[in-house]
Amino acid sequence: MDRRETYQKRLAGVRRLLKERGLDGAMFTSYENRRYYCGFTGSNGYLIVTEDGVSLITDKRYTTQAQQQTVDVEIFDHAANRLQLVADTVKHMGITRMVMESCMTVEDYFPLKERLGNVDICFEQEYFLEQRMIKDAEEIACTRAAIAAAEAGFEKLVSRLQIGMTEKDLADELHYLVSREGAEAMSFGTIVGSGARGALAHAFPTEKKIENGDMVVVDFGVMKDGYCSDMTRTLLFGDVSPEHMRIFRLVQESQDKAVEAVRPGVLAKDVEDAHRAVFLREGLDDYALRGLGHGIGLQIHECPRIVIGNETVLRPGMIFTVEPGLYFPDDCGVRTEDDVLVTEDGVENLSHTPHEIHIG
Ligand SMILES: [Mn+2]
Repeated sequence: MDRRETYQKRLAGVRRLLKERGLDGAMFTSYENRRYYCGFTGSNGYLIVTEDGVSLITDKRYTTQAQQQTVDVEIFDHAANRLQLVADTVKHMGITRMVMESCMTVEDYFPLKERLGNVDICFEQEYFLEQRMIKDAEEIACTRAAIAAAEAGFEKLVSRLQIGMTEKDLADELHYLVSREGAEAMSFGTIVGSGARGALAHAFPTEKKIENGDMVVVDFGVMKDGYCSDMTRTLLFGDVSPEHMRIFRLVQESQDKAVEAVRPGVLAKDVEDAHRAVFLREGLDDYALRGLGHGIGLQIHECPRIVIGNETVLRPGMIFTVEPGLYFPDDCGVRTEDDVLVTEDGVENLSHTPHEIHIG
């Protein structure tokens, strides 16, 4: 599929919404939706879509880039009169009833509304998130590439680890290695929690030294062509106690059960329940979090949310994390996380890094 076709297909989703709701225009102000619907990656822009046209208003820093990145998009650059130009373009495109993203800032909304005069405005976000929830072939390829860069860097990291290095040493080394493997950026602030700090589900790397017997939660992701990967491994340093190894293996069993439950037609909550059953059986559910995973894509947290009670039906093309964990305050934490793709007849685990990794 060429780029024109990719974006035409995505824009068809917006145009379906316009038709369904009797609207004649849509405006996108978030980075992710601008990028999704036209390919533009600049930090500033107003993307306006009608039945037969697409306009992008940005500033001079980005006009050349926007021309290179988009197909069949009319590009305008604004000087100081940003919102006036946006309003004029909306009117010029013949829009009378327009949908905006509900993440639109209040700072933009009120002055813009004033300049739009009698254009009717409504808000939407869920529809666009639901469209982005089903990944097309290009998005799946980008996600695979992000995972590949992350895993290649991580594999090199493992061979360089030793007892006595700090959490921050580990994180710094990881960042360098994934960058050498082609990562554009990290998809979020890397989490490294060693020993008792592993119980902090979102521990940031500190100068604490990793000790013999520590389990170390490493949770990170990288971006490739804008798409995020997300993985967690709990590394086993030296002589981990039998009790901690028991926790480690339960978390792995929980993940295996959850991945086995994934297939089209199943509800998100059923996958959540499958992982939680293991913790309930062991009387350890109080030490787990209240969700199992989340969609990944242009954002690190997207739909579907794999949380208790979510009745979203799994469909081919969804990509989400499966990341069970157990957290014992002042003692230890374990989490393991893979990214999975819902296929036509089941599931493909996109992550290939071994789950049990011993260091030293
Ligand atoms: Mn995650």
